[in-house]
Amino acid sequence: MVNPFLMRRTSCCTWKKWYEKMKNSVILGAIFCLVPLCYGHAQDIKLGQLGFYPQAEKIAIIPGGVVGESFYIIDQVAYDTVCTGVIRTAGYWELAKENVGQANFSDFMSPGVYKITSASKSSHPFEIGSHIYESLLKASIKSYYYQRASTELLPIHAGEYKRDLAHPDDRVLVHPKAATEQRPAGTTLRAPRGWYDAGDYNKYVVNSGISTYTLLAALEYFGETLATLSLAIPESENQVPDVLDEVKWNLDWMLTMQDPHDGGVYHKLTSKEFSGFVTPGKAIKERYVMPKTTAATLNFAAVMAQASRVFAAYERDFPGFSRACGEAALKAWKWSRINPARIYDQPADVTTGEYGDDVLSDEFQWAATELFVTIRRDSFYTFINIPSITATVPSWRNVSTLSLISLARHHHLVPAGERSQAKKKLLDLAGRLLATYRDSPYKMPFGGAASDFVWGSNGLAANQGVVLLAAYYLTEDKHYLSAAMANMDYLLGRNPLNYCFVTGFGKKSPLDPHHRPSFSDHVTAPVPGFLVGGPNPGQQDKCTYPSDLPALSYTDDVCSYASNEVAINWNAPLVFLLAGIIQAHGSERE
Ligand code: G3I
Ligand code: 9MR
Repeated sequence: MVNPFLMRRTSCCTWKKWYEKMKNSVILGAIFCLVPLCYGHAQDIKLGQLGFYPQAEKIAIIPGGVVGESFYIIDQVAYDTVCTGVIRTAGYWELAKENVGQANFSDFMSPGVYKITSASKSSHPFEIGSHIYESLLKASIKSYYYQRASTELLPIHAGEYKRDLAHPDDRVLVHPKAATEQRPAGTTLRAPRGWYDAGDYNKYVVNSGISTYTLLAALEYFGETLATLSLAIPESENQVPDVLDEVKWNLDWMLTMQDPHDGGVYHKLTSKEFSGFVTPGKAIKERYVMPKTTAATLNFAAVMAQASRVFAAYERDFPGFSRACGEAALKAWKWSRINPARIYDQPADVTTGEYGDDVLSDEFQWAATELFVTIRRDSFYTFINIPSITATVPSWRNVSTLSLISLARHHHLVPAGERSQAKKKLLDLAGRLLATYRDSPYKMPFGGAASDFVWGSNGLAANQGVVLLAAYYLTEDKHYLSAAMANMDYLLGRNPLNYCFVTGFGKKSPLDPHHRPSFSDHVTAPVPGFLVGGPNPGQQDKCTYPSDLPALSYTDDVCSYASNEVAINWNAPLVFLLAGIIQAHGSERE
């Protein structure tokens, strides 16, 4: 156990000798400590609002800060200045039109609660500690429980967010455009369970694909951290990791979306139009399955292949499930090979989310990868064709890098001669993110280009973190870890808006997300643990925004589905990022 007093004396930013002499003088001490506080009420110094691990890089961003300017770390219990430092790097961020200075106090490692101040500015209070992300990790996974369709949420699991059973989805209609000889229009199907996609109540296979994959990949990578988490969900008493029980809720639904007659997978299960802003129980429009598509079928094949290998270890708990997933994956793959370009064509009477994608080479490679890793058949490996993979930050539309992430985790399966190619593809992408991190005024990989500010930009920042963590776990090079953690800080408050973008966490977080359950439940606080979409200059919702600048195009208004909605594919990389960071700091906690 480290003595915090010893650490305080030996590890710090610059200690001024005269301050060292005077620090026992109550009057001078008070003046020294309180002057920055008196002028610093604005809390406009930005940092990850959940704080820092003792050994981690610690950056706060001081708006208007210039090189040479001093900053102070103030202990919030003793009201004592425990460390002073100077800004050594400053820069201009065009996407926020902001001059900022970086306060780097990485060498200050004493656990405690502090504020950082400069001449006229101050931060929120923050912690330095070894358990800063545990409750956030749990909440970010629990968010999926709150998205469950076809079940009641009981007070013992959901507290004030309890609700009645809704969307049983036991009589879903086959839409005329999805009709086949065996299942003519109007046929009713059972397709219960699954997670609501986002702020709406529909269930989309494509977006379920990357979301479910990322959660299972988090378990494959960070089982040590995730397998023992208790989430207070209905299955918490069984012998299976809660995160896996949660994922199974969605897999059970996905399996129902496969047409047993041919193996193809319906693109989505949806009402024809979005429901109003009502509770799940009041959103009672008829629900339909939409035409089978290659994108949905390949997403399904990839996730079922992955699920088959993960659930193989739980045969006793779920007899036959692993095998059923594997068989479903193979059937879906076969269908996709016969129907390689069934692109989603939204029927004229349907207006809900499209998740349309007409480039399917990446989905083919990803599905082949998951099938190869699980079944280990050479023909799947040949199909992947590693040299042809274009590595990009993963998104629901672009899944090529999911192949690399799975191959990195299972690199012993890749033929030795080609292992380095797969590794290089991943590290080249991670290297580009690292370069942006080093040069950026906010010292982060995210926001290197305006194109980062898409619909769901926060999900993109989290997915950059996923890539960097995969690179870290492949190489053990800590630079990748620091860069991933910088994006974590961005999402938790080190951003021009000073927002912690996860509901219910941090000092300033979204209160009015575009999330029907949060809006309609009569509880003031939104359902916790959700990452909102984030700044998006597209502003497609036409709400009122404070600015048109890419990094400032965010409004905490329920109206704003283009910047303030929640979604399962944005929370999943948050879970991955948190679990990976916590696991990386495991030894620090012991
Ligand atoms: O691909 C183009 C790119 O070439 C172009 O440079 C860029 C410029 O803006 O746009 C890119 O397309 C964007 C597309 O996402 C792919 O990223 C579109 O502009 C953008 O409007 C589109 O946004 C999607 C949105 O639905 C509207 O379709 C989001 O990614 C997607 O997350 C979101 O998903 C919705 C579901 O439909 C319904 N449920 C809620 C969910 C979350 O908001
Ligand atoms: O609520 C919908 C949200 O989940 C979607 O992401 C978004 C874009 O498809 O659409 C939202 O619904 C809006 C619809 O598109 C236009 N009329 C207003 C709806 C929200 O109140």
